[in-house]
Amino acid sequence: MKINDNYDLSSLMVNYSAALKILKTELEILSDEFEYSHKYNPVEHIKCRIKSYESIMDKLEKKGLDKTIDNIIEYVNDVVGVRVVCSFLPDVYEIVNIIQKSKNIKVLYEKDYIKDPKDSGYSSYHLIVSVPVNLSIGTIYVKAEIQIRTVAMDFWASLDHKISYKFPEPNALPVEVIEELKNSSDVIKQLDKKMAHLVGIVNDLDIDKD
Ligand code: 0O2
Repeated sequence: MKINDNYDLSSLMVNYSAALKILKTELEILSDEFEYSHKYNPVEHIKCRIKSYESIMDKLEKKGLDKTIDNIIEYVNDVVGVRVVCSFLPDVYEIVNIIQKSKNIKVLYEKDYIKDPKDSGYSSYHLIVSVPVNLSIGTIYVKAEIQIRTVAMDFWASLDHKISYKFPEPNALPVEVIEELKNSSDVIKQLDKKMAHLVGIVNDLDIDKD
């Protein structure tokens, strides 16, 4: 089915929008429940977005695929995107674990760019998931991407996104910029380790926090 079929594109976007609402609510419930039972909230904030039409088309083009509805559904996994920003490094894996155990979110596959950062220095934990959406015609399953990272990783990624990631001519980026961004991501990694160490020391103090 070609992309210029406006009716089908609109109805697809309605499905994506429904999946985003469900995913956001599900993650908020899981986070609230965690906070209640552990007296600690590992989530700084949750950000949601639907990928713009232009970005969807760019991604199909980058992947060398025809601009069809079927290719969006099959190959663009992050039309629905949710970012969970955590305080400390161990919190990221805590949240990954909670999502993996969730009955309502099915993990299709995952990429640990914290263990294996991208060449750019990008670090984050990605989960590609499937979310059930109950429509009048029945249940459909919609794919979504959840990015989980620390505030420090989020700081780096947000600025890198503006400085280099979306730069229209990547080959024209000065080597200095690429190298310094990579060096900055190493600094971020050290900071995350240090903060995790410090909070570990404080948590081990024998003090009643209620
Ligand atoms: P935007 O504008 O952020 O949405 P896949 O088909 O999922 O296997 P894909 O989509 O290339 O392949 O997945 P990948 O590389 O695992 O993750 C893509 C997303 O991660 C990007 O989405 C960015 O959000 C983020 N990302 C990946 N690499 C970098 C990087 O070097 N710097 C920054 N700042 N973000 C990065 P989009 O759609 O490319 O962009």
